[in-house]
Amino acid sequence: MFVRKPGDVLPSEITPESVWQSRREWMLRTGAAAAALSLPAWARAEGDALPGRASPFSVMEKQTPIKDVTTYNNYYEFGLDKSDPAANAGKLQVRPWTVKVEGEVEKPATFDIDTLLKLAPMEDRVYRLRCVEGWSMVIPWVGYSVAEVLKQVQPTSKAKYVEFVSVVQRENMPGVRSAVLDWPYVEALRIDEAMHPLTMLVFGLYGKVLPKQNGAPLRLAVPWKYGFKSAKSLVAIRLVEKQPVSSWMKAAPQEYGFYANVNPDVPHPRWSQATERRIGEDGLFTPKRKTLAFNGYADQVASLYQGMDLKANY
Ligand SMILES: Nc1nc2c(c(=O)[nH]1)N[C@H]1C(S)=C(S)[C@@H](COP(=O)(O)O)O[C@H]1N2
Ligand SMILES: [Mo]
Repeated sequence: MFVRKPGDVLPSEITPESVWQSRREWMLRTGAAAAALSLPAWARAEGDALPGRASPFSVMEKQTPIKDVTTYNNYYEFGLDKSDPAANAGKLQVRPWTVKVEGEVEKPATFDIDTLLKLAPMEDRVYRLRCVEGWSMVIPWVGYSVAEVLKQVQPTSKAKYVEFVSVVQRENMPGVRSAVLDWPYVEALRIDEAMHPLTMLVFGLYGKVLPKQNGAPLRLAVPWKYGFKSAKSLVAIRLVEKQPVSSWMKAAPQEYGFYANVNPDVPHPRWSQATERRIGEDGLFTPKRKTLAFNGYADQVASLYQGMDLKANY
């Protein structure tokens, strides 16, 4: 006899995607969402559980210890040292929080963070992150594709690029007093890059709500590009016709291009990009890793750049 154990799921109980989708739309419309959708109401504060379903996009490499992921950071609004964000980001106010999605779209919208947390099913995606400085990590993010949000606002035919804008909270961010960058921190992608399923809106890491130093309450993760493309603590997403000038292009155009695809063959003007140090595994004699084209995601994204000279478009 077939005995059901707790946790056994019958094929008939698996909700087909289409049914799930229409149910979700109905719930978003009627506001019945909070109680019924899978998102736990308590997934709000830093450290709260934020589970995601497994993703085929995950890499099977050893993950960087959470201690390193949360204490070795770049978040210049909180200071220039790697330890500054963990020390200073506690002051960041993450509620209330809204994200404006505007510009070349049929349906501009301002999403509350708690709406975004329910917009699509959360996924666990283990991505490589390669910083332009020459180090890398492997991080289990929690979130979903940016495309989920872009679909909602219906980009017009003029929407060629997507700009991502980070928050500025002057009184809470000691780093914005310095002029290293022109605040707010702005990054941008071509629309097809932004719509690529790998391009992720991140709400958590290691199965928990995102720590502030990692860009709470939501940030970008674009795994085939240098880490600086993955803007933190987003407050606006703007669809535009002309190629935006990102904060890093403005600061040093000869060093940081618009594309910023990880490319071992194109050195930074001041250092090679051929190898990288994997954070958490470094010892005195640990050999550096060879950096991979598109950070190892060439199979998925190289076709986006067919016919382009990637030495000129760095
Ligand atoms: N707003 C903002 N976003 C940012 C940065 C920043 O200084 N400010 N640094 C970028 C850089 S250079 C990197 S490598 C990654 C680091 O993300 P992590 O600290 O979560 O590893 O965030 C990116 N996003
Ligand atoms: Mo970086």
